[in-house]
Formats: sequence, C-alpha cells, structure tokens
Amino acid sequence: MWVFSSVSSNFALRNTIKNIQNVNYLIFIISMEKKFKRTLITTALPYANGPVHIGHLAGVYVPADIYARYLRLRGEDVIMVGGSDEHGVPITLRARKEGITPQEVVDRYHAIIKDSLEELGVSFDVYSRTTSKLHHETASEFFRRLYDKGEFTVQTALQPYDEKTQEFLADRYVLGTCPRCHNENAYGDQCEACGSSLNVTDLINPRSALTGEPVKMRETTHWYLPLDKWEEKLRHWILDEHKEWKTNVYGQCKSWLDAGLQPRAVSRDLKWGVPVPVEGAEGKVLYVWFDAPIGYISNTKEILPDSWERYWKDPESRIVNFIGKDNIVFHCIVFPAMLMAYGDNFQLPDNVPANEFLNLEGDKISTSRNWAIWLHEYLKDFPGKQDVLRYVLTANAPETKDNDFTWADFQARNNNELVAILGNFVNRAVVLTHKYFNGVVPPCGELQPVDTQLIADLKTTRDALTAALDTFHFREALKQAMEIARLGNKYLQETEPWKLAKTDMERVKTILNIAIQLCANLAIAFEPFTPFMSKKLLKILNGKDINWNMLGCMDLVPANATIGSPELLFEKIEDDAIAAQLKRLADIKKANEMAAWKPAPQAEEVDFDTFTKSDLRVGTVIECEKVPKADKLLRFLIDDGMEKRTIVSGIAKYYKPEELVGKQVCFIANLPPRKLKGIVSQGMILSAENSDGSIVLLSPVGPVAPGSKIG
Ligand code: B3M
Ligand code: ZN
Repeated sequence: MWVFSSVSSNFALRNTIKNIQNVNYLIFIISMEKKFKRTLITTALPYANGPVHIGHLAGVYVPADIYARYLRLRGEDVIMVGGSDEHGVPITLRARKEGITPQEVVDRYHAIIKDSLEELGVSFDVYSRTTSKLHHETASEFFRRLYDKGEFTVQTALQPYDEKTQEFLADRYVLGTCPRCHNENAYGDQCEACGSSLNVTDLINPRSALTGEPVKMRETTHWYLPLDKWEEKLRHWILDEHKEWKTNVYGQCKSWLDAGLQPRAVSRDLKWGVPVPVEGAEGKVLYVWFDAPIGYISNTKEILPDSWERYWKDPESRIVNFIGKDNIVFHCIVFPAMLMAYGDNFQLPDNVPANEFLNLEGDKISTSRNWAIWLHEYLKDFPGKQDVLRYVLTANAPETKDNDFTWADFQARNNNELVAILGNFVNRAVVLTHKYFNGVVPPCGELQPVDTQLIADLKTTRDALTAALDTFHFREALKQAMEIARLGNKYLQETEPWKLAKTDMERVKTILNIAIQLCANLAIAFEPFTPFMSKKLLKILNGKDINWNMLGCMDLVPANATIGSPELLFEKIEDDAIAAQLKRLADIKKANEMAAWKPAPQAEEVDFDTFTKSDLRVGTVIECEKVPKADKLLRFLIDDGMEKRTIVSGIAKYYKPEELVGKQVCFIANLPPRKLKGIVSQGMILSAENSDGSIVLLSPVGPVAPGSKIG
C-alpha cells in the first residue's frame, strides 16, 4: 500500500495564476487563496413526481458530485446535502392522475430517486425529503419568524375556484381555450400547443381540470414577500460583488433586477404542503418555492443537529447551490431575500453555478411525454456502467448553452475515449509491468529529456485541471484529466519499451516506473469524474488514501511494490445495445404522435341520394406491380365480377405488390377514367390514413363475391 502526502497546494494555484489569461478566473483564484474554512454544497431538490433523468444529472447532480469529491480530495471540510421536493402542484397532479394519494406518489418516487442517485455514486452526506417532520418544523418556524417580524404584506386577489369540489384551483388545474392558437386544452399557466405562457385570466372559457365545470373567480387572501424591499441589496450583492458568477446566471439576475422586483405570494390554497402556521390560515399551505429551499437548511440540520449553523452562519463558510437554469430566480433572488428577511446571520450563497438544459436526440426532455433517459432504467440497461454516463454527461455538459445527448455520442465517447485512450494506456502500463517484471514496479533510473518533458506536461495539465475545477468548468477539467492519459499513450509510443526490452532493460525499468506513476495520477485526477474506475485502478495499484496534492508526483507507487493483475477498466459498447435504446426512443415518439393525433373534423352533411351516387364495390386483386419510374404508384388488375379493371394507386411506400395479390379491396367504380404515368386508371382504391400518416388499405372482414356493392 502506498500512502502519500506532499507538495503545497498553493504551488498549483500560483502556477495556474501565471498560466491563466482570463480575469474572472484570476479574481476567483485569488479569492480562493483567502480560503474558506468549509463549504456547503446544495443540489436542487427534484420533484418526487417522477424518477430523475439525464437532464437532472447533467444539470445538477453530476457537477455537484464532481465538485464535492474534488474538495474532499483537497482535504477541505465539505458537506453535500440533497433531498426530494415532495410538495407542490406537480405532486398532487400526479396523484390525481393515478388515483392515489400524494403521500403514495412521493413515497414511490423518493425511493427510486434516492436509490438511483446513490447507485450512480452521487456522494450525498444526506439525502432527505421535504415531508419530514424536521423540515415541516423548520419551514414553519421560518415563516413564523418572518410573519412576527412583519416581513409579509397581506393581499386579497381573485383566484379560480371550483364550486363543485369547493376548492381553489392552482393554475395547472385550469383548462381553457388558448387566446393565441385556439387549442382548447391550454393550461392556466401555459399552452403546450403553441408554447405561450399564459395567466388564468387569459384563457377563453376557463374550466376546472377536476370536474370540467366552468371556473368561477373568488377572492382569497395570501401572504406576500415584498421582494422590492430587498431589491437594492440584491443588486449590490449580485451585480457588484459577484461579477465572477457564470455569465448565464449573472445575466438572468441582471434582467430580473433591471425589470424591477414585485411582491411574491408565499402561500397557496392547497391541501398538500406545510400548513401556514398562523391563525385563520386553514386550508392554506406554504408555496412550494417558499419551503423547498428551506429544505437545504433542514437537510443540514438533519446530519448536523448541533453544528449545522457553522455551515450557514459563519462568514468563513461558503455555500454553493447547484441548480438548473429554470431555478435561477428562486436561488439568486427569492431565497436570498427570504434569508435577508430572516436575518440572524444567515449567509447568502457564494456561488450558483447553474447549468443550461440538456436535450435528448434533438428534442426537449419531457417527463410528461416520457422523452427522457431515466436514471433507474439506464442502471438496469447498462449495469456497472455508472462511470460511462457520468463521463458522457460531463464531457457534454450544458455549461454555457443547451446541449444535446445522443446515443451515438455516448457510444463514441465510451469506445474512442474511455476504452481507446484511458483504458488502453492503463492496460498497456500494467500488462508490460507484468510481462517484464512479474508485476513488481521497477525502480526509476536516470531521466532522459523525453521523461522530463512528460513530467513537465503532467504538471501543466494538473494546474489547468485544478483551475478548471475551482471555477466550475467541469467539461474543461475532464478534458485535462483525459489529457494525462493522452500524454501516457504518447510517451509509450515514443519510448517503445517493448522494443528496448531486447537491448536496454535498465531503460525499460525507468519507462515503466514512469508509466505506473502516471496510472496513479490518473486514479487521482479521475476520482471526481469516474469514481468507480478510480477505485478499481487504485486496487490494481495497491494504493489508498489519495489526495489532490499527490497529483503531478512521480513517486506515488514505490519501486518494488507488487501490483495486481491487469483488468479492463472499460469495455466497448456494441451497436446492438445502442440500437435497442434508439428503438425505445422511436417507439416513444410514435406513441406520442398517436396520442397527440386527432381525427379530422366531420365533413358537411350530404343527402342520401348524393351519397348513393358513388358506386362502391369489392374486388379481388389479380395482379399488382410497381409502376416504372414512379416510386409512389402501384398498378392493380382487379377482378370486379364483370371484367378485369386496371386501377393505379399511390400506396407503393406502404405495401409490397406481391403481398396484395389475392387480397380483396374496396374501390369506387364510377369515377371517370384518369391517366396516370401513361396508364388509364378506372377507379380509386379505398384506404384510410393512419395517425402517423401511413396508408392502410380497406378490405372486407370476410370473403365476398367480386363486384359486390358496398352500401
Ligand atoms: N423542485 C423545481 C425543479 O425540480 C424544484 C427545485 C427545488 S430546489 C429548492 O426544477
Ligand atoms: Zn396556444
């Protein structure tokens, strides 16, 4: 076993400062040097109305975990807290849809989310839930203190109400006609057909989604947090003091602040949630966005009941919120205003590195349309491949703009990067050490220029990797980690120890010693990104107790140590595994199209006599063939009971001619003949257009005599 500690971490920082041009990086790194004593990492609380998908992972959980693991390797005091968001309308909607209680919904999905995140290696110190007693108490107390301090205003407003069920309706529970596109099933907050965001009062003929009854507007009273009161403070805190925040976050905050802040209602007329803890508030709960961020506090309390305040109230502590871009306003404006209103030394977040969105195969990920890769399903379909998903989602993370996940990219990054670069280098180093030295690490002799160059390159890469991690540029950081493996492959290619083995065994010793040290460096550099691989590699190298200061060192595995047998770190992903995933997505797309399909509106009335003028009959197909130079057309010869008639029909895309011979079809007999591609067509074969646009021929259910009339 090798256990190591050396080089000052400030060495890495100073070196990085020299190399880095970007001023924001520089400001940040200098501020890092003043050092925080501890870091609290929070991750957005996913709604427990469904499992988590790759969008949640790429946006929040994977980057947060990379950062937490990195800080732990640096020996810093860090905790990462998370939990499920179990209140709010999304939960009650799902419960109604499935005919179960909200509690049953959250129990089911909380378990799936918690287990799958754990299996992916997301290293929470606590993963809790907002239905816990502790959270209800914490959120209640928070509201009550603001109430007692007079921080709320009370406003009465008109809200949609369902008289049949006698309840106020959340915006999502109101349906009506969209004023823009006339979709009759637009929601009170949004029309999914044209994408416009709406107010309930915009809807034409609003009706209750619960009963279909017309919605009445009724007065109701709520508590509001006057955000305008905190506007100047927020402006100064974000726009002046946090210029180092990511531009997408800073920009969104600036536009909210420039538009001017308004009071926000923090209570709702709903049965599910944290009850509003004041008299006369029966039937009202805290707005989910009021209680959910308080969940970060409850979660910290849960693991550190006596010392949680150190992470929240000590100015030497720092809070980092990992979230998706749709949550920016709540974390940068609303929650900070709540904390300021609360007072008592609560600290505001030091950084909010929000990500943009991840799309899937070119389309927006959507829980309701099932357009997603669900984590728990991925883990079932690709057992043991947690690192591959973590790697791909980081390599392609939507850090500065929306990005696309494709299965082709997933396969390519696994096969061409993890297998061909990282796995290949480690395998070569370990196999050669076994081949020439029976798995005993040889000593390092005198260094040649190629060796010193490699060591210099390794140190430069380490500095770039560290700087990227410190500034939340995880894509760049991963690239730098992979650069170490690339350097290793290049080094073996240049030094060719397998050739030297015939002439200069002393030199081979040095080369393989260096190669094994590089493997140890890889185990450390990749730990935040691919912890499972790292663990396996450390086991092969008999290493333990790694830390970030070891990176760049060339004496990690002592000479004469015995290493384990070679084991493949990654395996190729074959085409059929990818094809199965693509087929699943294609099936979902088709099902969605079918679900969205509506039959054409009924045509105008015709009188019976007009209808009977059409001579509809059944015939038997005698011959059927493709019409040359016309890809859409088939030529039929039909036995119509009297003679044989030719009909040309545009269905070649949907049927093979030979499969139609002998079948019975329906046709209109008394249309005037028409010439198509030089062939005279004597009628029209009847077919139906399916929801996906495909054409299906009509045929009698049982055999009938050719020429029989339809009517
Ligand atoms: N549950 C919304 C979301 O999942 C919300 C986040 C809460 S973070 C305090 O996007
Ligand atoms: Zn619309």
